[in-house]
Amino acid sequence: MKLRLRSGFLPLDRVAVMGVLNVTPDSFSDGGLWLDPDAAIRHGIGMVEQGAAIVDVGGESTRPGAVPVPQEEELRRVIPVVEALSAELDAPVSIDTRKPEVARRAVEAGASIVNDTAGEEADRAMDDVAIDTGAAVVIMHSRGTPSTMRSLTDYEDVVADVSSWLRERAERLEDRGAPHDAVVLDPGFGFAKTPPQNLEILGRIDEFLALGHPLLVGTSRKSFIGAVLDLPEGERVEGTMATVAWAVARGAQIVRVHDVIPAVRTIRMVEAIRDAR
Ligand code: HH2
Repeated sequence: MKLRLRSGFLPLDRVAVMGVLNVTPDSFSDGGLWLDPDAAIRHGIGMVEQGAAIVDVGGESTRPGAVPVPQEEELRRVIPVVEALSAELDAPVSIDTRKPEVARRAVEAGASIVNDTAGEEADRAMDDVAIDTGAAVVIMHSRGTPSTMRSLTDYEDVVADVSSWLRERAERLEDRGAPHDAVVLDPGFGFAKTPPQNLEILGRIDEFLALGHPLLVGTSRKSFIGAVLDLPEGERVEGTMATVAWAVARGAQIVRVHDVIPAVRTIRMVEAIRDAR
């Protein structure tokens, strides 16, 4: 399997690690570390040296309760970083945003993948960015906004509801001209989901893989891991790697993580076991 980009493809025969680069003061995990553009650029390059296949640049935290960032401020944070990393790296850069205009400007600055985190609130204009530019797109499930998502966790069957929403949105994109192999699906761990719901999604991850698109899993350091292990955000690497190993063993093709080295090692080990069968 491979992911179609604006120019060329990203091979997915080996699992791709997407390194998180939040250019924000308030992200739940790396907030404030990479606000300075030079530090952000160095960190992005460093993650690729560690084995990341994609660098995901975001300028607005999506953690529950996060304060919304005005568009101009988000652009000011992400564009210089996207531009520099796209020029410097062979690895594709993705733009993590809820806003179509930020996505469009980031693609113009060199990003190859739109990581749309708006979920059920997504604007049609976000689909237009992918269709007009040929950028690949990650469709992630979420409900509401960071300030309301915690109260929007009623599902009939979380796996069935989220997967049918992902399938319908992917079909809409494809009907409007996006190539099938440019669309990645993501159940959106922690976005309008309770800890047990996040575990159920992981446990039934095969049902998302059956949709026939590359699957992205973004569990890194999230609170459902903290809930299982009773550990704070800074001590969730092992828990994260357990989720990575589980998802990769079942066939997930992209994992979005803060800790690139442990993820690369975990994945290599799982792949070696799989290849030996
Ligand atoms: N999770 C976060 C942000 N973007 N994108 C995708 N596709 N999937 C995810 O699971 C995902 C995402 C939240 O994590 P983080 O970027 O670390 O935090 P914050 O939103 O506070 O910046």
